[in-house]
Amino acid sequence: MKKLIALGAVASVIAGAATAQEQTLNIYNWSDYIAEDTIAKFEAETGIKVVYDVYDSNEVLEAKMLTGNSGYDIVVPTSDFLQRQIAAGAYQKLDKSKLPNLANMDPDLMADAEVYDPGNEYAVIYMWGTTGLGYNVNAVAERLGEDYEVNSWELVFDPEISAKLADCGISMLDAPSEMIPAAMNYLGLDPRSTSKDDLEAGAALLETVRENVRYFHSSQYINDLANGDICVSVGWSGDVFQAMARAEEAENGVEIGYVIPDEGALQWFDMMAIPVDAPNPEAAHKFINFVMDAQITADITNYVWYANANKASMPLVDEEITSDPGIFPTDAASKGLWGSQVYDARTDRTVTRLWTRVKTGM
Ligand code: SPD
Repeated sequence: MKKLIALGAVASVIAGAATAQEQTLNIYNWSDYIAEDTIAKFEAETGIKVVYDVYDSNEVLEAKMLTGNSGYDIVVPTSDFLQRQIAAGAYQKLDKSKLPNLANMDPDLMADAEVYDPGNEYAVIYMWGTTGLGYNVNAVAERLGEDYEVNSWELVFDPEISAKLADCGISMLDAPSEMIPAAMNYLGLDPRSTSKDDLEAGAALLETVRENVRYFHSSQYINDLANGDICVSVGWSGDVFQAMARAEEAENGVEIGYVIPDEGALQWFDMMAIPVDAPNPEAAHKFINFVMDAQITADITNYVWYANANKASMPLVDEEITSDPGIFPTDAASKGLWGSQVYDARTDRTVTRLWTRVKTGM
């Protein structure tokens, strides 16, 4: 009998080791959004194997979250989408006892995120940024004059100005809940308005400049800006800075700038959350806590050029990044930023319909 118990114990130790070895963590994150070595470091530290997939659209992620059974353990929705998905029951509450590195987070920014996730019960800020203008300094100066200062959304929304840039290539994000409000804001309307008339007006402005836009896409512009294949992008802050870095590395003479226009811009938070049906929530908590380590977050920011909300990481972030107002906006610029608006189902349908019209003319 004793022998049997001993054998049983050995078997369960072996089984336990096998389980630890075979543990997998499935992550679904934005493209171009993690340092080169983050996953390898996590795997080495925990022995958990990571399967890492990417997307470039909140709508694509949302479709998976609302259908369920995505198989993912961690996803990174933007704040407004997160709120709607929490309401739909797509996420599980975080077990904060497993997240000691929460102490590293900036309480002010986490309080800002509470607008979307009261009590920060479901999610932790991964990175944050703004949606502004990326541009090729020389190509724009050639077409609009050396003295032209890029500081306004007129670059893309004024039909006469954007027509002068059409030949070198304008791209816009394929993100209706960002592009239509940006156009509304340019018209002097509240970008957070959900009035049908206001949304129609924003879409109508986009239609008037549609012929000057080469494409709508939310990740291709990084390489295209870096290679000089397009000259203006409505883009996400860190992505434009990545384009800058790629151009510099290629030494191809392309100089890129990023600006938060004077009329203001969207500020958003991308949030790490655990789907309600995640296969491995234990490993998901380990990963979230790992990312909140000051050095790990600093490494990510230093690689992807996005601001983070980890106060303890700040001394470890390159000064070139912390001092850049395109990444960490000045107090004055911060006053002009607006937060993402959460659309109810009806507004969402309106926005989707308008966006199809903007993109296809139908
Ligand atoms: N390449 C990473 C892009 C991250 C963009 N987050 C989306 C913000 C949406 N408002």
